[in-house]
Amino acid sequence: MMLACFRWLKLELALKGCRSKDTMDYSNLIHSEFFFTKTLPNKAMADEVVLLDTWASMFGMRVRIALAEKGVKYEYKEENLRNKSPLLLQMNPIHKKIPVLIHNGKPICESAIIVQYIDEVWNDKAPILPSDPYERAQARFWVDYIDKKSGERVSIKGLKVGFSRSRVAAQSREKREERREQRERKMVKLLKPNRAVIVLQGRYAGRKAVIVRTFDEGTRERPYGHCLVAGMKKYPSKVIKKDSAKKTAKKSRVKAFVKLVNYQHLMPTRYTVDVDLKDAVNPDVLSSKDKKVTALKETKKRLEDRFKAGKNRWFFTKLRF
Ligand SMILES: N[C@@H](CCC(=O)N[C@@H](CS)C(=O)NCC(=O)O)C(=O)O
Repeated sequence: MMLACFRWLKLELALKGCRSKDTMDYSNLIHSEFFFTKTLPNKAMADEVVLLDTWASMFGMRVRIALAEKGVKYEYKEENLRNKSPLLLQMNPIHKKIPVLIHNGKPICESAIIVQYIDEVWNDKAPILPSDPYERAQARFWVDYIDKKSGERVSIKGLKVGFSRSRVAAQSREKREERREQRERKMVKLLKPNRAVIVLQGRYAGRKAVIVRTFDEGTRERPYGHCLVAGMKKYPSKVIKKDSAKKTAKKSRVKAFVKLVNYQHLMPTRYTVDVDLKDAVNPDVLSSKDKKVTALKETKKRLEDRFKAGKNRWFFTKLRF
């Protein structure tokens, strides 16, 4: 990609006829410090020139070459295109792209326009465009041609090639991440304490459970949205009027489970279960068997009380699927 970029740039410079193609080693331009330290003082020394750029950008390279030809000293600010700086967004609010030349606080955008600007402002040396109007038109034709070609490379029947591939990949990655975040944000609204959920994965798949605590941002051990649930390992049976007290007690028995579950492995329901387990169940109870057994006993008791009170009937019935 860089080679192609050099070829294009050399072509441009050759076309403008200002120098022989081989008088300059453009590979040095990748290391922009070269220019900060080695450019000669110029009449524009008092000017404040800042370049927002990315080292691998051929558009930025175009501007760097122009500044180098003119011997303009400037401050180089490397941009991270995946996380654009507020300065870039402020200076180029239309395209939000590099390169942007900031001359005495005023932004100039679009590399070809920047090159022309540089040529006009620092006009005392190394003219970039030929003086003859026809030759100038030819040079501009090729600049335009290169710009359009580089654009086409993105659109040729989904062929993601060269420089454009990383851009297309970065864009689709950004979109994917945005969609995932949107999805998770929606899920988070549904997944909150006391919400009845259905477990979708693992040994308790298909079981009903209630959320005790949520961890939207994840934790160090589990760096993804997840929550602590208490669920039904064994559901109570249907109690009828003629059942004796003993039989009712037996039928009302439940077995509980407590588990940390990834948000992706839960299906929220419209039901809530008004059982407060926060004091009895926390992630720490999963660290030792004793603590877990105690937590399970307490969960079982509170769920049974809830069942005996005749509340949350849906929650205490097996899911039919
Ligand atoms: N036509 C613009 C093209 C500049 C351009 O495409 N810049 C790319 C990096 S080489 C960019 O900033 N991309 C960020 C984005 O598309 O969000 C110019 O000549 O300056």
